[in-house]
Amino acid sequence: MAERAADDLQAILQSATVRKAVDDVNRELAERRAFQPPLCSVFAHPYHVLDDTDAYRFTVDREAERQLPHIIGNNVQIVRGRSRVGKEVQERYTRRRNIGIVFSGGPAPGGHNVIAGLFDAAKRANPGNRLFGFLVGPEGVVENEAVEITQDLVDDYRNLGGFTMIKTGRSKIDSKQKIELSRKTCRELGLDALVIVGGDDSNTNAAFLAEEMFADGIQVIGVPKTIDGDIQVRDDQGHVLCAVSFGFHTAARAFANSIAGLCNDASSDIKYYHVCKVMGRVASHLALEVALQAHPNMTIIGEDLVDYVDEERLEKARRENTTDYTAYGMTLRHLSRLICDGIVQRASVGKNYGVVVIPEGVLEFINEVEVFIMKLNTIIADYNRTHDRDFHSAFPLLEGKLEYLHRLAQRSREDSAFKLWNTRDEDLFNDLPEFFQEGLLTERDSHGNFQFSQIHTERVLMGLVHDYLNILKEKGIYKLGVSARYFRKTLKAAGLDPERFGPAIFSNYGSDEYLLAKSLIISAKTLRQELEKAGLLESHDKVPDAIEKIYKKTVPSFKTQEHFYGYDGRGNDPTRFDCIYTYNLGMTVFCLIANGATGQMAAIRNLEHDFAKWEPIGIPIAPLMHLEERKGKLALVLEKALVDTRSVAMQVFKAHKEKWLAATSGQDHFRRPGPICCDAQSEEQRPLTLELNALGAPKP
Ligand code: FBP
Repeated sequence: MAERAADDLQAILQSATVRKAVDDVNRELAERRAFQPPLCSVFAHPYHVLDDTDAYRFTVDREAERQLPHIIGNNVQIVRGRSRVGKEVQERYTRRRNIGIVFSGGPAPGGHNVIAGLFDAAKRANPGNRLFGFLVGPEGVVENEAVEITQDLVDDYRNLGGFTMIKTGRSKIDSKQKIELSRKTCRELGLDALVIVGGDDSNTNAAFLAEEMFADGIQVIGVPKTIDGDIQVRDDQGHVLCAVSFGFHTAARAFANSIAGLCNDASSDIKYYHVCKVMGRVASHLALEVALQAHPNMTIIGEDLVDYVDEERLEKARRENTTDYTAYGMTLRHLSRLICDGIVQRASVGKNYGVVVIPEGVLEFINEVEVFIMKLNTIIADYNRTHDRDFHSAFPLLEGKLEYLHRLAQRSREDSAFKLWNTRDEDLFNDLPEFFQEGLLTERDSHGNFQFSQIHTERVLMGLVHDYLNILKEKGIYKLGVSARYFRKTLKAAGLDPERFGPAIFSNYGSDEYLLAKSLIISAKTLRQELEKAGLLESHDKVPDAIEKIYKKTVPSFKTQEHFYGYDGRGNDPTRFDCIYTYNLGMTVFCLIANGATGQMAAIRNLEHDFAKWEPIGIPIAPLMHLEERKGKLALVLEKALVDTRSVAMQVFKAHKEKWLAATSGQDHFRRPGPICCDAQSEEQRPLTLELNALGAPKP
């Protein structure tokens, strides 16, 4: 019997249905791998040259001039296609080369296509060209951990998300010793060029390596990667050279699609606020794109909070003849009040549900938190510099860290010159919930960045929202509107006259579609008092069931579900836009290398237009760098592009905020961005922020 069962199972396991069900390769995967991204028109030519142009100018930082003398004079280079070239150019272009490529930082959809584009272009120029992929990020360069990238390997990963092929890491080539080891690696592999696919910090690293390896003749090229969308390059006149980093579109579309699902859920079960934290270490580009794609009810844009002025506080200070500096800039408390305001408005028209999007990096734009982050960054960096141990290994537990901070506060009391951490800082810090304190004291990443993804920002904010809504409830301000139609129907069914009870219970009876209980009615007791006052009830009467039922419907219960959209979207298979963008970026990288460029970042201009108008270019990295505080010291880095609050995309968002809040009777205005696909022409071929901002960009 048992033998028969085993035979049957074997037969089932061998069946075509089971084999298909458990195969790692499904039809979608096969189709993705087979997709051939269209090429920018210049790539139809067999040869490419670089047109150096000084039409784009940048204000150069003195320090960049001093530290990067060999590459600071680089210009923007435009890739031009040629059907035929002279012998010398041809020989230079097709000369056999070894190229190394490394992924650096968080994954971003499209990375594999950068490799594919570079591989195909390199092999097309000379089949003898070899491409090496460094394993697990920059550490792979330092330790010479590399694999040769073959045709089979490339074909396995075409158009696929993740950085799975060679992995990635956040290590940095930031010391003399690591640079020496990297140089040794490049020599051992006989590399002509090293390609660094990364974000602002990694492209900064690319510039320093280009400078260091200039004399060795090893070219270093950067590629703008990050889902955060904060690598954007404009010249001094505002001409757009790199509108968006790759991976941004896919991540935003993936987040927006999931959030659109939550919009459906929220408006179906009408009992939850879905609170969605959306990745983006500092800048709110992803949150803004999600807002435009899915129209959630409320979206916070960090950059929009900076210029906030609390007019009420200012007015109060004016009356008292003082100045209140805390009125400038957003506080956590005030932000929570703005969210409460939206919730209360929606509640008044009977909507006890909704979707709120909070950018991961919002804390960076909150006054008090930013001060804490800066102070703690300096404290940790000072500790690491003056002690033999790292701060986090010395104090692995929160208790120890707090004790250390306490000692600093004590020091500030004894030594008035010591201002880094004073008693007020300590008091304010001790007021924060423990998990938030822990978050603020987490280890910085290898670039010295604060790790916002490790903090439950949404929990901190929603904790304050909960508390304030309770206060508003007690004050009789936070109430759920009841439809006048439902009220009348319910009372009539119970044999009661709605026209008698309505004015006693509601403040807007007879004038609005949604009825709001009077602010004095905040409990069964106060309801009763109002009815008695109106002569509708004697003290010994029971409140009619129908009235009690209606009253209960006016009491909102605020329930939230928290979600984090980050790692899922950043690992998503790329959109058609990102597939094509990255493949062409890879091809651009080869053109830059084959023409001897170094210290340049590959980019494509005119991304908002049809592919026919896309223009591959090289952007000089050094002139884009400026001084920024890192690990408690000033360091030369590539500037992050934050959301420009005056941009067209922001203006469009602001003009629709009220509508999307939908604090009116009737439906919400949610939008369905749809699933991500690479082979079909979808309506949204590119980020909406890209298209909108292009409307306001100066024309070259
Ligand atoms: P990159 O800038 O390296 O592309 O990374 C972006 C990002 O995904 C941020 O959005 C996020 O804050 C961070 O990485 C998360 O880092 P980690 O992978 O270390 O958790």
